[in-house]
Amino acid sequence: MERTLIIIKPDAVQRQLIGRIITRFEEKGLQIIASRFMHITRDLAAQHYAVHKGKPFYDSLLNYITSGPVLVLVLQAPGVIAMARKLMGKTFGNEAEPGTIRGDFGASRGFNLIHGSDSPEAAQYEIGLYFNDNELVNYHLANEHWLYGDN
Ligand code: IDP
Ligand code: MG
Repeated sequence: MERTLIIIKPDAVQRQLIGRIITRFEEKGLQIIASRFMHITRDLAAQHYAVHKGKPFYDSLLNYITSGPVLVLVLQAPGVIAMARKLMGKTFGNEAEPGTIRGDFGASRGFNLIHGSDSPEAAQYEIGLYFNDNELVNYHLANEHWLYGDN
């Protein structure tokens, strides 16, 4: 089953949008299998965003993601990586479509509320940064058949 790492970023926590953002994922039928409320250290942020090292926004990105507590989640569902990215919308709220999380809740060109892994490789790497294998909770949703179809 596919998994993705989601981070509800410091601006979303401060703006008290955690519940409304998680609701988007729950309404879609994506399964939460892990979560942690935490402050990301600069070291962990550097590991997480290693692919962006050297880009002009790298330092401000590390400042942003370490600027306050975040809620980290692992979601699971067939095709969850692409679905979560679609629910999130384009990178910044000023361009993201209405109906998406970033499009509905954000107008900033620097703060963007949420992170979601962009590939299976990234998801595996990122989940490993925040969770041990035994913290990924193995359980079935009772309505899984109706959620994910019969194909
Ligand atoms: P994504 O979050 O939509 O996958 P990426 O291009 O992977 O976007 O960028 C990672 C993060 O870096 C973004 O979520 C955002 O916080 C930050 N970022 C990306 N581009 C810029 C920029 O041009 N200015 C400031 N921050 C940026
Ligand atoms: Mg990205």
